[in-house]
Amino acid sequence: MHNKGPIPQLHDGSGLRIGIVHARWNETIIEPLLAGTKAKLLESGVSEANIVVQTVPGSWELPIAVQRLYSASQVQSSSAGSGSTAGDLLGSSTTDLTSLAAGASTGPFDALVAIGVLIKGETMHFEYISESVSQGLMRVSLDTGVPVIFGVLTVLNDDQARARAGILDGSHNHGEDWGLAAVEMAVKRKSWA
Ligand code: DLZ
Repeated sequence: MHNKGPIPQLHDGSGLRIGIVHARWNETIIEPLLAGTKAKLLESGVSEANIVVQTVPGSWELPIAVQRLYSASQVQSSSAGSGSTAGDLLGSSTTDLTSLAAGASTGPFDALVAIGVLIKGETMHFEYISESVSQGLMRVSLDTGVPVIFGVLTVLNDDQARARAGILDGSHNHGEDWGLAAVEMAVKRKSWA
């Protein structure tokens, strides 16, 4: 039974382009959250080629990465065929950060998911990062008009994190909710445009 989160709505994600940025801190929790997010995107019909995953060191870096990834995808779609790439814009020396896999759509991202796990320590670090990242992600979402799904756990200890990543027996993987939220918001945003 699903008695806490929203009753899931299934929307058709085929044709949507979704960007995911995840932090690398607390990797054992991040991994299942990322897997849960991707699983629900795929189940909703988003093609593997239309899911772009990037990483940043920690949650603090999520807002700037999400913002740049989205801008790059806009430039990429408006300059398609001109020879310039989003990778040029971002100064990537290795790969185009929004690189188009075979069969991928070319438009800007329809939604982005920011995934991080902040676990409270002994100092005020947690409070500052949690507050700034939340505000930063909301700002990117409102400034760009693109849904940015808040996939950041702000928890007091490892057990709370595990319980939200579906690792503990009987626990729910919140990443699944984030995948569904990304598709729902991407689809609804198109109809609200
Ligand atoms: C420094 C730090 C600490 C103490 N804890 C976390 C955490 O629990 N989760 C997380 O995602 N990142 C953490 N970081 C790293 C910061 O987010 C950031 O990457 C660094 O301060 C460099 O800007």
